[in-house]
Amino acid sequence: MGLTHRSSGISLLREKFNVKVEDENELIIALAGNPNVGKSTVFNYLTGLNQHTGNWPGKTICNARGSYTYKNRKFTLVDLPGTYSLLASSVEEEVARDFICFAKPDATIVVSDATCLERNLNLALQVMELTDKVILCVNLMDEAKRKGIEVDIECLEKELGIPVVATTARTGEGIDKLIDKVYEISLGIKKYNPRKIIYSQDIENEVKNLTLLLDNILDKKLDSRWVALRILEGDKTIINSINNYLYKT
Ligand SMILES: Nc1nc2c(ncn2[C@@H]2O[C@H](COP(=O)(O)OP(=O)(O)O)[C@@H](O)[C@H]2O)c(=O)[nH]1
Ligand SMILES: [Mg+2]
Repeated sequence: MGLTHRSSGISLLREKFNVKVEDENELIIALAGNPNVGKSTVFNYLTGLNQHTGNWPGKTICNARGSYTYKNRKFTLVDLPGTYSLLASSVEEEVARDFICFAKPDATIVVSDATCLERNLNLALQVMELTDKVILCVNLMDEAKRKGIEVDIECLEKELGIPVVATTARTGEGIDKLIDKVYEISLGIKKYNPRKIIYSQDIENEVKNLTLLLDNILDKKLDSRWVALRILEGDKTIINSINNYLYKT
């Protein structure tokens, strides 16, 4: 997959996404999730008072960043806008998608609601199409338990091909495990191969043709297959974002 924020230029992150990286070893972690799943609760639990809020450059959407240290490494968490999808049908979705695509975080945590996982997994699958460095945080486990819902974490891990951690962010349960998984995946100690969706033969044929063309244009800076799928879908915002982030540096 593509380059990390270090090799593609830290200045890109700083200027375009307003994330100040103080040293090259700092790891950037994105927090994605549907609205109301406890994303901010996870963010606050991990970063405490080490937070800054502002706006995404050029947008009137709040951008919260915060940091924590684990095993002598500094991690900067970027709280993305709550979205149901990354298909860029709203400014929030475009911001979240562009951050994952172009700022290339070292890992992305998808926070989800254990009481309605099916709806939440849509976003997780979309993030998995973009990056191999994804962790699924199944939050609100206390609520699930209260409602008699059982979540088979091991089975989810196997089916999705990514680490899955159960949490109750309100009390902090499971957060230790989450930061350990973030550490492992962001430093490349463990590598995963997220399950990718295979589409119908017609679509796959077109994707193949487009991918061949895109490989030259994108020069491995972005996953060609993912861009091909967006183009087939008629998503014009991705072309603007490619021009903006990959060519106007
Ligand atoms: N019971 C329970 N409530 C939680 C948990 N995590 C977050 N909440 C609550 O869920 C609501 C939404 O949380 P918030 O962090 O603002 O969600 P966000 O929209 O994803 O940022 C708040 O009232 C939180 O206190 C959890 O694990 N268990
Ligand atoms: Mg929030």
